[in-house]
Amino acid sequence: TIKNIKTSVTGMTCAACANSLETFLSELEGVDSVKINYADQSANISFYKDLISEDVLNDAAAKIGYGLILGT
Ligand code: 9UX
Repeated sequence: TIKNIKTSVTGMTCAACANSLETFLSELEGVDSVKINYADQSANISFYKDLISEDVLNDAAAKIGYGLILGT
């Protein structure tokens, strides 16, 4: 089952941050698509619920210095 979420993103200080976070999250197993909006400091992520979770996505983002504000 695919789940779509929109979250606020912390830690992005330039447009290249958005691109690197987008690429990084896109490559995780179970992620279907990632669209980061730098101007909006937000992310639209769709993923297979059976393969990955919001918490795992957030932990992954945190490893490279960003945060996903789940539930926003
Ligand atoms: Mo450049 Mo955005 O290192 O952090 S990608 S400021």
